[in-house]
This record gives sequence, structure tokens and C-alpha cells, in this order.
Amino acid sequence: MKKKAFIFDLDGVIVDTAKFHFVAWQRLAASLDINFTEKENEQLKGVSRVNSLKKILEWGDKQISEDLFQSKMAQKNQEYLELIKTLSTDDILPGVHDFLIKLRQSGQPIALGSASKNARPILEKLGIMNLFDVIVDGTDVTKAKPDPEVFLSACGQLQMQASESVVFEDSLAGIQAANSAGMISIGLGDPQILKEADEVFQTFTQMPEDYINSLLNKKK
Ligand code: B16
Ligand code: MG
Repeated sequence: MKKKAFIFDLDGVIVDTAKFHFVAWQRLAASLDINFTEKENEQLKGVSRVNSLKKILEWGDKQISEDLFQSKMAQKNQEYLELIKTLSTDDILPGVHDFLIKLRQSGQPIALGSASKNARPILEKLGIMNLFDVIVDGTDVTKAKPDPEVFLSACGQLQMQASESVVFEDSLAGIQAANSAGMISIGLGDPQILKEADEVFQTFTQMPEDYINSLLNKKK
């Protein structure tokens, strides 16, 4: 049977946490007198917490001490954790659960490749931790997307080659990371933003019936 490594981003692919990141960053930006809109938030998708705060400070033309930087990051995460407290199975994005189950049934290796340091507790809240063979998240890597480290580590741990891997991503940085690793990149979201992806869908429910099969036969 054909096999590929199926690697999933978390935020924006499995669950819509972007709206909670947005609220938490907006409150933080306001506390520093920085204007922060959905447009800027879009640019933070897939970007690590530390790099996100650096970008917000850059946009606001603000410099802060290292101590304040650390406390602002902690404050943002506290707000975010408060906002995601009620996450449950109901918050899994449409079609994702079925897709994961089909992959499992066909014996495909599955990994999570996320920039988030909160990935494990989020998967637990969603009740799908057991569907992943390997989890690589923001606590395991040193280089943030668009660096491919997170995806290369995931496919390595699954004992697969990069050329045999498929990545599902909602952020441009994540698509670029997958492409630079030589992996098939599938975008979830706006085709205008994700135009570097090999294919783009709005949601998993829009994928054709036998999509897993066609991915198994697909070459980069
Ligand atoms: P945390 P992903 C990313 O997750 C988010 O897209 C991004 O908005 C967030 O800043 C980053 O995780 C870090 O998250 O603060 O929870 O460590 O899309 O790579 O799953
Ligand atoms: Mg994402």
C-alpha cells in the first residue's frame, strides 16, 4: 500500500484559534498604544509568539525593555489561554475529523507541525490527541516558519522522506516552509493569500471524495 506522511498545522487548519489570538494580541497592542487590525493579524498567522510581538512593536514603532517584553508575552498568553478555555470537540473545523479518521483507517502516518506552544493542551481539549503518531510544536523547534524545521522534524520522526510528505497549512509562512522542504503543500483558506501552495481549499469538506488517494499518487 502507498504511504505518505500527512502533516497538519494546528491553528487555522484543525481549529479556528486565529480569532482568539487576534483578540489577545489586540488587547496587548492597545496596552502599548499600538493600533492592531485584522490585516496585521493575518500576517501573524503561523508566526511564533516571540516573533509576533517583535512585529507588533515594529509596526507601532515602539521599543520596550527585555523585562517588559517578557511580561507582555506572558500577559498575551494568559489572555489567550483564558479565551480558549471552552474549546471542545465542537470546535474542530469542518471535515477535519473525518479526514483524520480516513487517514488512520488507511494506515497513513500522521503528524502535527505547529508553531504553537499550546498545541498539546489544545489537541487534548479537542479530543483528537490519539489520532497523531507524532507531535512537533513550538516547544520542540528553534527556528520558526517559514523555516522548514518543524515539518522536517515531523517527517523525520515518522521515518518518511520530505518528498513523501504532504503539509496542510493556513499561513503563507507555513506554505513557504513546506515548499522549501520539498513537501506537497495544501493551503486551507484564501487562494489569493496562499497562492504559493500546490493546491488550496476553503475547507476540508471541499476536497474531492477520493482526495487521499490522489494525494498518495501526487508528486511535488
Ligand atoms: P502560541 P500554527 C501558530 O500556530 C499561530 O498560527 C500563530 O498565530 C501563533 O502566534 C503561534 O502559533 C504561536 O502560538 O502563542 O500558542 O505559542 O498555525 O503554527 O498551529
Ligand atoms: Mg496555522
